[in-house]
Amino acid sequence: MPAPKSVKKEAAELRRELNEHNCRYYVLDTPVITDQAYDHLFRRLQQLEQDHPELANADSPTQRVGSEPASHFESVQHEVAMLSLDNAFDEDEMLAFDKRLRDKLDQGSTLAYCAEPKLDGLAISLLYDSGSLVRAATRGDGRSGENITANARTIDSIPLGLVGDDIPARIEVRGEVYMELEGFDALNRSQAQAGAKVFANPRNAAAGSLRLLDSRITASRPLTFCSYGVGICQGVELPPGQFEQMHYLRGIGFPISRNIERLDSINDCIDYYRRILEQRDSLDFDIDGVVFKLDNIGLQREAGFVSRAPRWAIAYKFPAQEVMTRLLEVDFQVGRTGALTPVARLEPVAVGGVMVSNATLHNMDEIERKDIRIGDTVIVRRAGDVIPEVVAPVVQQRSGELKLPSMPARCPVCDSEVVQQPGQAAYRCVGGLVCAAQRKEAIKHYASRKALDIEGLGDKLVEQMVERGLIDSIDDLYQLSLEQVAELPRMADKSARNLLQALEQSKVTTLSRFIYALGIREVGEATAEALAAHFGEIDILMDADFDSLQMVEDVGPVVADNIRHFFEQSKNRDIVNALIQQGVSWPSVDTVRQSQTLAGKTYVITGTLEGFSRDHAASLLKEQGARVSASVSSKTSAVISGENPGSKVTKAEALGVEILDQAGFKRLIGE
Ligand code: JCF
Repeated sequence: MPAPKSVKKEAAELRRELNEHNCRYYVLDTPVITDQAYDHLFRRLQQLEQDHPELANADSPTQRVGSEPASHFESVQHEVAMLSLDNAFDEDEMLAFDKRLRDKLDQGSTLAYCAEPKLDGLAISLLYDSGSLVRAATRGDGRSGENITANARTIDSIPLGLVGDDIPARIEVRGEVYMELEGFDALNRSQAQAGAKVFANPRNAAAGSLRLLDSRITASRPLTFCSYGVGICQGVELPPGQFEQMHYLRGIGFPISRNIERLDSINDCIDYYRRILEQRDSLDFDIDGVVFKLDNIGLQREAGFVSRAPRWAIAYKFPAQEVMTRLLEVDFQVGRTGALTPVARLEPVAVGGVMVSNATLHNMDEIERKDIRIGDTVIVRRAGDVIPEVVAPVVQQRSGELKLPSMPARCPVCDSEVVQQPGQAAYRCVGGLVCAAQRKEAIKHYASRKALDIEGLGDKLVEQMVERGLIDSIDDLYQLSLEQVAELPRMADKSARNLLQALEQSKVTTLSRFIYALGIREVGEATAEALAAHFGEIDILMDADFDSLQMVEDVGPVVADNIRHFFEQSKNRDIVNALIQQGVSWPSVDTVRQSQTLAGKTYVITGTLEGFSRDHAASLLKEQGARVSASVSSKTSAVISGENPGSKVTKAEALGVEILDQAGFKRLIGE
């Protein structure tokens, strides 16, 4: 039975609404309905399409799950060539670029540019007819690429239908498909677990995911899209500036860079480059430079092209995040729980502007899988604020017989036996507290920010204290005298006093922090919180049996066993009791429950707060029931703004979200 007109109309209206909410969520960052309400609309559309299969159409938001695999990709001719960008590597090259343009265009002393970070992904072209996505293609060689429409439809941030009243009859939008670092890490973890190929970097992962013949797999990959320009456009008059054109795109449903700016001169461009470079390590995705475009589109036309690149644009590149160097040696580091991790000792090399001489090799399985040998030339990658890692050997550059690293039979620190747990990749030193490395790591963990947050007690200091025999375990920390601390190398009297004061202050904590600080294997922050909420008292937790431990959310047999095993050791029970004896204390969990005055609120913290680390401030809010989020939306209760706040404040202002300063924050937490 053909669908009645009313059903057709309802389906069309649902698609329009869903596209609009998608835009509000992915492009404007200001959702106006809850996830549940969205799901409700979505399921209603799914139902209609299921009841009336002739209603189902390819640009319906229900089709983002992918479809039957294709046998190959069709070739696509680009109507307007997709150009690449010329590069600049230093300020002089930037100044020369500007001068060339000014000479050619005869535009006096300054030219205005539109600037955005250069995403490290791959360029694609999206074609819309009457507001519907009809074709997506890779850049290919710039003249022709591959038709990847089925795959593009699975990417949530690519609009399937455009929004608003100003939709062009036909428009081709270009942009970059990339993978955020968090999604990349998760993907690689699940690839490794499935015994599948892991990707060397997010760019390769994005490229591989976009070029899968089975779009259902693409649908499961965390891909993101961001627009950077317009190819053809018919039926509307675009604004005359690059910056305004990008905002026009945003208005009809395309995500654009959060960091896009219009700049008045090349000097402002150089300043912009420095600002973005400074933010590079804290971004959620890889960027490899900054793109500058002449803002005036009329002048862009006048400037024209040279071979494959426009004269009116340039990519000012950042220092490479992946470089080659030699692997000199593989050492083994002993962690808090005795796990031995292989560490690469490298010929020092600059990666992303930072000198690197050590990198992680993760574990022995990974070394074997990648076939990394001592003496190899290797690719080293450093992204975000994570530890540098060895990505792969450069096998072509290998000469002669090179040795595979091997796990030592005895601990390099304490000479105890090294064993491999059955069924696990990890090797462990059985030395426990005999092993100085494990003692050091346990104390560093106890002092760390998310644990008891002992300011001034850094890694180096802990190492010195353990090596000199001043402390053996965490409870010894509170026995330290001023004289003992002040005698340590490079320790001024004032810093010694400060450290003792910080130790004293650390005694006032929460049960969940305390549990986390004990460093029980696989008990992270979230588990510690769940344990604290469930048991309420440390004594009850210490005596909990295997079954009652498993009553706690997210605690399975492995974690329950770890906790049981930890508290079965009389040495560990003694340490807990000694800590309490020495004054470590926390409010009773009932009191905490009563003071959940911020329940249901969401806060975003930006900038530096005097006297509070970001983590500390967040945990104070969480203790009162609030949620702490990384990004501002209309649902944010308030943005807490310290010194040198970021763009989050601007965004909060735009959304009319309350902004609290340092004093406001203190009032909020009741200080
Ligand atoms: O983010 C990028 N990778 C990116 C690539 C940004 C741009 O504005 C681009 C680009 C490639 C070509 N613009 C052109 C013209």
